[in-house]
Amino acid sequence: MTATISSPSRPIRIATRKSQLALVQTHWVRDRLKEAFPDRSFEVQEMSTQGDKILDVALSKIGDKGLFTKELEVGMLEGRADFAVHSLKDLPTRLPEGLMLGCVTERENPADALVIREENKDKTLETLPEGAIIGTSSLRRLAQLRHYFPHLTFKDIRGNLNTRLAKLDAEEKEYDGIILAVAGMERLGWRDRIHQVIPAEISLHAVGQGALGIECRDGDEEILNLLQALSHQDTTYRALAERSFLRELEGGCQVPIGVNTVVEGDNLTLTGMVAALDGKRLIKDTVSGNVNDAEKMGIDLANLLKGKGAKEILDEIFAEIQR
Ligand code: DPM
Repeated sequence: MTATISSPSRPIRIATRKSQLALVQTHWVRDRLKEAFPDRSFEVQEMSTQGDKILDVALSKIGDKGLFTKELEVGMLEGRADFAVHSLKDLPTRLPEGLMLGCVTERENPADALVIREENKDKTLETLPEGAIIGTSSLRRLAQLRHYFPHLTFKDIRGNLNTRLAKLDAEEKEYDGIILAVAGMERLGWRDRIHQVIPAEISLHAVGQGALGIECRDGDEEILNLLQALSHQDTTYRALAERSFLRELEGGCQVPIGVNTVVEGDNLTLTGMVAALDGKRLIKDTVSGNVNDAEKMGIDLANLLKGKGAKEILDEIFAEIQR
């Protein structure tokens, strides 16, 4: 693809979803770029995606092929936008022809958290009563929490973070608690609603969780140069390892696959797991190596888990979801 030659005064157009979280993230990106490039101007273009429109169907049933990204991608390919800001975990591991992952921003806390109804404020996941109802539409959270807390019941919940909190707090009780990403709550200024941060030993986070992924046209040097200002090296290594692990397992974001990564100096450690929906089988392992081998480590770990039964679990889940 040929790079677009344009006058420096041309405004850079940033595509985003319209949810409150998406806007907070996009405005953060725009403000950092304004600081780094005071001579350039930036325009935010708000778009709706399929994921914003279909709110009543379980995420796992819709599939993951760019649910939250497609309309933004079409915008870039048609030249109506220059780059798109996504939660990295919502960005598929295979991008459409002509687009690329331009940069990954510094990761915030990638953990999941329990948010609960006021009346449960002295309870935790361990001490909530038998049958307490936990809202999540993430099969990853469901499978891991079911594995460690078989006394809990899980129920689907959809909608933006604001909608979910409203559902949790509704006068007529539908959920005792819900599981959300720490990063999303913090970005929206709702840190005080985080009741319990779930440790990685219990819930491995989603691939890319807690970081932003910026997608742009493949080889668009002007945009890639700007995005360098936002790129975070350690997070990029971690994202490469996590995303290649997921890609190799052929799992979209809607299957129970979780990860954890640690970078120490030149060393990267990648832990990954695949769980069955009933939470009974849970296959987990860890690999480590040089950061420059991040992608290869993702592939190696995927194959290691496949050899231990992950393939059978994933095939079962795909058959289950398609029903
Ligand atoms: C994806 C999942 C969820 C979002 C599935 C998963 C959570 C869905 C749910 C792929 N995208 O995590 O296993 O629990 O019903 C999403 C959130 C953020 C990005 C909100 C959240 C914010 C945090 C971040 C939705 N995508 O997970 O609480 O930047 O990672």
